[in-house]
Amino acid sequence: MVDSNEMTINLVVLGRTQTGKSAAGNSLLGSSDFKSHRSPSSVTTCCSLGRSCCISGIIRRNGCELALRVRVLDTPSYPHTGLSKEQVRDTVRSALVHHFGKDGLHLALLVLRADLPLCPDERDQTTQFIQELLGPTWKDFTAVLLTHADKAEEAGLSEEAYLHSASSTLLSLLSSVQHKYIFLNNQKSIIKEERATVLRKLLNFIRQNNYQVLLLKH
Ligand SMILES: Nc1nc2c(ncn2[C@@H]2O[C@H](COP(=O)(O)OP(=O)(O)OP(=O)(O)O)[C@@H](O)[C@H]2O)c(=O)[nH]1
Ligand SMILES: [Mg+2]
Repeated sequence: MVDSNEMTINLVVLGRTQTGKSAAGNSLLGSSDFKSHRSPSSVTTCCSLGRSCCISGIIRRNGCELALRVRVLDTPSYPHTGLSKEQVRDTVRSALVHHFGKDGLHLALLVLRADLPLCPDERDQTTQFIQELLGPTWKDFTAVLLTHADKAEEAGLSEEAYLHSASSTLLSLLSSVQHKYIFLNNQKSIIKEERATVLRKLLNFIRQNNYQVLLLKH
Protein backbone atom coordinates (compact mmCIF):
# COMPACT_ATOMS: atom_id res chain seq x y z
CA MET A 1 0.00 0.00 0.00
CA VAL A 2 1.52 3.32 -1.03
CA ASP A 3 0.15 6.77 -0.34
CA SER A 4 1.97 10.05 -0.85
CA ASN A 5 4.66 9.63 1.77
CA GLU A 6 4.20 6.24 3.37
CA MET A 7 4.42 2.60 2.38
CA THR A 8 3.30 -0.45 4.34
CA ILE A 9 4.55 -3.96 3.64
CA ASN A 10 2.61 -6.99 4.83
CA LEU A 11 4.60 -10.10 5.72
CA VAL A 12 3.85 -13.49 7.24
CA VAL A 13 6.37 -15.93 8.76
CA LEU A 14 5.74 -19.62 8.05
CA GLY A 15 7.69 -22.79 8.72
CA ARG A 16 8.52 -25.67 11.00
CA THR A 17 8.61 -25.40 14.76
CA GLN A 18 11.54 -23.80 16.60
CA THR A 19 13.10 -22.46 13.42
CA GLY A 20 13.04 -18.86 14.68
CA LYS A 21 9.83 -17.53 13.09
CA SER A 22 8.82 -15.40 16.07
CA ALA A 23 12.40 -14.23 16.62
CA ALA A 24 12.61 -13.25 12.94
CA GLY A 25 9.32 -11.34 13.28
CA ASN A 26 10.79 -9.47 16.24
CA SER A 27 13.98 -8.71 14.30
CA LEU A 28 12.00 -7.29 11.39
CA LEU A 29 9.78 -5.20 13.64
CA GLY A 30 12.61 -4.08 15.91
CA SER A 31 10.54 -5.25 18.87
CA SER A 32 9.96 -8.14 21.23
CA ASP A 33 6.23 -8.41 20.52
CA PHE A 34 6.28 -12.14 19.78
CA LYS A 35 7.01 -14.78 22.39
CA SER A 36 10.19 -16.58 21.35
CA HIS A 37 12.21 -19.10 23.29
CA ARG A 38 13.77 -22.54 23.07
CA SER A 39 11.21 -25.18 24.03
CA PRO A 40 10.54 -28.91 23.67
CA SER A 41 7.00 -28.04 22.52
CA SER A 42 5.85 -25.47 19.98
CA VAL A 43 5.73 -22.02 21.57
CA THR A 44 3.42 -20.10 19.23
CA THR A 45 -0.12 -21.49 19.18
CA CYS A 46 -2.09 -18.65 17.61
CA CYS A 47 -1.49 -15.95 15.05
CA SER A 48 -0.68 -12.42 16.06
CA LEU A 49 0.05 -9.28 14.11
CA GLY A 50 2.95 -7.01 14.98
CA ARG A 51 3.42 -3.52 13.58
CA SER A 52 6.63 -1.53 13.36
CA CYS A 53 6.79 2.17 13.93
CA CYS A 54 7.55 4.43 10.96
CA ILE A 55 11.02 3.61 9.60
CA SER A 56 12.89 6.26 7.67
CA GLY A 57 15.94 6.04 5.41
CA ILE A 58 14.94 2.81 3.69
CA ILE A 59 12.89 3.70 0.64
CA ARG A 60 12.58 6.64 -1.75
CA ARG A 61 10.08 7.23 -4.50
CA ASN A 62 10.43 9.94 -7.17
CA GLY A 63 13.28 11.46 -5.20
CA CYS A 64 11.21 11.73 -2.02
CA GLU A 65 11.74 9.71 1.09
CA LEU A 66 8.89 7.41 2.10
CA ALA A 67 8.27 6.29 5.64
CA LEU A 68 8.12 2.51 5.77
CA ARG A 69 5.82 0.56 8.02
CA VAL A 70 6.21 -3.18 8.42
CA ARG A 71 3.45 -5.52 9.50
CA VAL A 72 4.38 -9.11 10.39
CA LEU A 73 1.94 -11.93 11.09
CA ASP A 74 3.47 -14.50 13.43
CA THR A 75 2.00 -17.99 13.05
CA PRO A 76 1.99 -21.41 14.70
CA SER A 77 4.28 -23.87 12.98
CA TYR A 78 3.38 -26.76 10.74
CA PRO A 79 4.01 -29.50 11.89
CA HIS A 80 3.05 -28.41 15.43
CA THR A 81 3.39 -30.33 18.70
CA GLY A 82 -0.18 -29.60 19.83
CA LEU A 83 -2.20 -28.68 16.73
CA SER A 84 -3.28 -30.72 13.73
CA LYS A 85 -2.48 -29.64 10.20
CA GLU A 86 -6.11 -28.56 9.68
CA GLN A 87 -6.07 -26.47 12.88
CA VAL A 88 -2.88 -24.65 11.86
CA ARG A 89 -4.09 -24.15 8.28
CA ASP A 90 -7.49 -22.79 9.36
CA THR A 91 -5.98 -20.48 11.99
CA VAL A 92 -3.39 -19.07 9.60
CA ARG A 93 -5.83 -18.72 6.73
CA SER A 94 -8.36 -16.83 8.87
CA ALA A 95 -5.65 -14.53 10.23
CA LEU A 96 -4.32 -13.81 6.73
CA VAL A 97 -7.81 -12.87 5.55
CA HIS A 98 -8.52 -10.89 8.69
CA HIS A 99 -5.31 -8.83 8.68
CA PHE A 100 -4.33 -8.70 5.01
CA GLY A 101 -7.66 -9.39 3.27
CA LYS A 102 -8.08 -5.76 2.26
CA ASP A 103 -4.51 -4.68 1.40
CA GLY A 104 -3.07 -8.07 0.38
CA LEU A 105 0.10 -9.91 1.32
CA HIS A 106 3.46 -8.78 -0.10
CA LEU A 107 5.63 -11.71 0.99
CA ALA A 108 5.47 -14.95 2.92
CA LEU A 109 8.79 -15.68 4.64
CA LEU A 110 9.52 -19.39 4.73
CA VAL A 111 11.76 -19.72 7.79
CA LEU A 112 14.45 -22.43 7.74
CA ARG A 113 17.41 -22.98 10.04
CA ALA A 114 20.70 -22.36 8.26
CA ASP A 115 22.49 -24.67 10.71
CA LEU A 116 20.38 -27.76 9.91
CA PRO A 117 20.19 -29.71 6.66
CA LEU A 118 16.94 -29.62 4.71
CA CYS A 119 15.69 -33.07 3.68
CA PRO A 120 13.32 -33.65 0.75
CA ASP A 121 10.37 -34.79 2.92
CA GLU A 122 10.54 -31.66 5.06
CA ARG A 123 10.76 -29.46 2.00
CA ASP A 124 7.76 -31.16 0.41
CA GLN A 125 5.68 -30.95 3.58
CA THR A 126 6.45 -27.27 4.07
CA THR A 127 6.04 -26.15 0.48
CA GLN A 128 2.82 -28.10 0.08
CA PHE A 129 1.47 -26.37 3.17
CA ILE A 130 2.41 -22.93 1.84
CA GLN A 131 0.80 -23.78 -1.48
CA GLU A 132 -2.41 -24.77 0.30
CA LEU A 133 -2.40 -21.40 2.07
CA LEU A 134 -1.31 -19.09 -0.74
CA GLY A 135 -2.46 -20.89 -3.86
CA PRO A 136 -0.74 -21.65 -7.18
CA THR A 137 1.28 -18.40 -7.37
CA TRP A 138 2.93 -19.04 -3.97
CA LYS A 139 6.47 -19.01 -5.39
CA ASP A 140 6.11 -15.39 -6.55
CA PHE A 141 5.11 -14.39 -3.04
CA THR A 142 7.58 -16.48 -1.02
CA ALA A 143 11.12 -15.72 0.14
CA VAL A 144 13.31 -17.99 2.29
CA LEU A 145 14.65 -16.65 5.58
CA LEU A 146 17.69 -18.64 6.75
CA THR A 147 17.88 -18.07 10.50
CA HIS A 148 20.74 -19.16 12.78
CA ALA A 149 23.19 -17.59 10.34
CA ASP A 150 25.42 -17.04 13.40
CA LYS A 151 25.75 -20.81 13.83
CA ALA A 152 26.64 -21.33 10.19
CA GLU A 153 29.26 -18.60 10.62
CA GLU A 154 30.58 -20.25 13.80
CA ALA A 155 31.04 -23.41 11.75
CA GLY A 156 33.31 -21.37 9.51
CA LEU A 157 30.86 -21.05 6.64
CA SER A 158 30.52 -17.77 4.79
CA GLU A 159 27.23 -17.35 2.90
CA GLU A 160 28.98 -18.38 -0.29
CA ALA A 161 30.59 -21.46 1.28
CA TYR A 162 27.29 -22.35 2.92
CA LEU A 163 25.45 -22.35 -0.41
CA HIS A 164 28.30 -24.30 -1.96
CA SER A 165 27.87 -27.11 0.56
CA ALA A 166 24.06 -26.88 0.87
CA SER A 167 21.85 -29.86 -0.02
CA SER A 168 20.42 -30.05 -3.51
CA THR A 169 17.02 -29.94 -1.79
CA LEU A 170 17.71 -26.47 -0.38
CA LEU A 171 19.30 -25.25 -3.62
CA SER A 172 16.34 -26.37 -5.71
CA LEU A 173 13.95 -24.70 -3.26
CA LEU A 174 15.91 -21.42 -3.48
CA SER A 175 15.88 -21.68 -7.23
CA SER A 176 12.12 -22.31 -7.30
CA VAL A 177 11.52 -19.03 -5.42
CA GLN A 178 13.81 -17.16 -7.85
CA HIS A 179 16.69 -17.02 -5.34
CA LYS A 180 14.81 -14.80 -2.94
CA TYR A 181 16.61 -15.66 0.30
CA ILE A 182 18.12 -13.80 3.22
CA PHE A 183 20.47 -14.97 5.98
CA LEU A 184 19.46 -13.73 9.40
CA ASN A 185 21.00 -13.85 12.85
CA ASN A 186 18.31 -13.47 15.51
CA GLN A 187 20.68 -14.41 18.31
CA LYS A 188 21.60 -10.90 19.29
CA SER A 189 19.10 -8.15 19.05
CA ILE A 190 19.35 -6.73 15.56
CA ILE A 191 20.91 -3.31 15.20
CA LYS A 192 19.31 -0.54 13.16
CA GLU A 193 21.72 -0.86 10.21
CA GLU A 194 21.28 -4.64 9.97
CA ARG A 195 17.53 -4.30 10.04
CA ALA A 196 17.72 -1.65 7.31
CA THR A 197 19.78 -4.05 5.16
CA VAL A 198 17.26 -6.88 5.61
CA LEU A 199 14.30 -4.57 4.90
CA ARG A 200 15.99 -3.25 1.74
CA LYS A 201 16.44 -6.83 0.52
CA LEU A 202 12.78 -7.60 1.21
CA LEU A 203 11.73 -4.44 -0.62
CA ASN A 204 13.84 -5.53 -3.59
CA PHE A 205 11.99 -8.85 -3.70
CA ILE A 206 8.67 -6.98 -3.57
CA ARG A 207 9.85 -4.64 -6.35
CA GLN A 208 10.95 -7.64 -8.47
CA ASN A 209 7.37 -8.87 -8.15
CA ASN A 210 6.13 -5.45 -9.38
CA TYR A 211 4.71 -4.57 -5.96
CA GLN A 212 1.97 -7.12 -6.53
CA VAL A 213 0.03 -8.29 -3.51
CA LEU A 214 -1.63 -11.62 -2.98
CA LEU A 215 -5.30 -11.13 -2.27
CA LEU A 216 -6.57 -13.70 0.18
CA LYS A 217 -10.09 -14.99 0.30
CA HIS A 218 -11.81 -17.41 2.65
N1 LIG B 1 21.53 -18.73 17.62
C1 LIG B 1 20.37 -18.38 17.13
N2 LIG B 1 19.24 -18.68 17.80
C2 LIG B 1 18.07 -18.32 17.25
C3 LIG B 1 17.97 -17.66 16.00
N3 LIG B 1 16.67 -17.46 15.71
C4 LIG B 1 15.97 -17.98 16.73
N4 LIG B 1 16.81 -18.50 17.66
C5 LIG B 1 16.43 -19.14 18.92
O1 LIG B 1 15.65 -20.28 18.65
C6 LIG B 1 14.66 -20.46 19.65
C7 LIG B 1 13.30 -20.61 19.01
O2 LIG B 1 12.97 -19.39 18.40
P1 LIG B 1 11.44 -18.98 18.14
O3 LIG B 1 11.45 -17.62 17.57
O4 LIG B 1 10.62 -19.19 19.38
O5 LIG B 1 11.06 -20.07 17.04
P2 LIG B 1 9.62 -20.34 16.40
O6 LIG B 1 9.85 -20.86 15.05
O7 LIG B 1 8.75 -19.14 16.54
O8 LIG B 1 9.13 -21.53 17.36
P3 LIG B 1 7.63 -22.08 17.63
O9 LIG B 1 6.74 -20.91 17.90
O10 LIG B 1 7.84 -22.96 18.85
O11 LIG B 1 7.24 -22.87 16.43
C8 LIG B 1 14.78 -19.26 20.58
O12 LIG B 1 15.53 -19.62 21.73
C9 LIG B 1 15.53 -18.23 19.75
O13 LIG B 1 16.31 -17.33 20.52
C10 LIG B 1 19.19 -17.34 15.33
O14 LIG B 1 19.21 -16.74 14.22
N5 LIG B 1 20.35 -17.72 15.92
MG1 LIG C 1 6.92 -18.89 17.42
